[in-house]
Amino acid sequence: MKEYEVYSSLKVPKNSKIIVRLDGRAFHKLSSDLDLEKPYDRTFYEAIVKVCEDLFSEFSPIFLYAFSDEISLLLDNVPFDGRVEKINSVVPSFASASFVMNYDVDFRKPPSFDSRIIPINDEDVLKYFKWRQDEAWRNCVNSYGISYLKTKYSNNEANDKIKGMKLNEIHELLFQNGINLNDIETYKKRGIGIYRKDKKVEGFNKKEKKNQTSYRSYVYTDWELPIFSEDFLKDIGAIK
Ligand SMILES: Nc1nc2c(ncn2[C@@H]2O[C@H](COP(=O)(O)OP(=O)(O)OP(=O)(O)O)[C@@H](O)[C@H]2O)c(=O)[nH]1
Ligand SMILES: [Mg+2]
Repeated sequence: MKEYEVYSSLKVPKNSKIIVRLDGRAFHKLSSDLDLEKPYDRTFYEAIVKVCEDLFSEFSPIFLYAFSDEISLLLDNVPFDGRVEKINSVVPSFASASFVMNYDVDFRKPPSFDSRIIPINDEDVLKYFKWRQDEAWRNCVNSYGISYLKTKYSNNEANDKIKGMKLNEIHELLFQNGINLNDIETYKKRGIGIYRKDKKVEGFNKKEKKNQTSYRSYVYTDWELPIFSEDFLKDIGAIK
């Protein structure tokens, strides 16, 4: 019967880094079921960050980036020998289980994440993460915009109004009404990243009888990400 498992030999290209991107399924419904705060719900974000930290320790990506209900993992050590079915089933189910374990709410139904794989070379890694970070910013402006408009208009009117507005027009409207997006928390505008950092450790080398500096790496969750640049991705070792 093995021959019926027609997708089981599908593998990602050898020697290629990959990005695995997860996205919460129907989280719009989940957010209304759980009555999440709009535009940003801190406890939801904290639960998503716990999921990200679990994913980081399980799959050791070089870099993990998240905003809203989506999580991207950049991997160079591709798990499961690169088998697409394994990656696209185990990673999102691990995330769903972690989400339930780390989020103390009464779910109406089991939450799930979808998953896709993007083989990627170093030249495109910056492009990819800039693309997702731009989306985080668009999402931020739109979320604040719609929340503000709903305080002035009916839901339908607010939705119609925002559809006809450019990003800078929403930004300006908010500013005119006392909401300055420059002042809101960085993670709302730029998302959250996880990567390894080096910690300086001073010690005494008994054999050589002298002080010695060494570096130990640790996992760092960055709520204050910069706008992505080549330098930043080089610094964290995401690209050469
Ligand atoms: N209230 C609230 N909702 C949030 C928050 N973060 C994410 N969401 C919800 O999550 C949704 C994520 O967008 P999408 O992934 O495009 O929508 P989805 O409903 O998950 O649909 P699919 O991913 O296509 O299954 C947003 O539309 C919001 O409704 C938050 O902090 N507060
Ligand atoms: Mg979603």
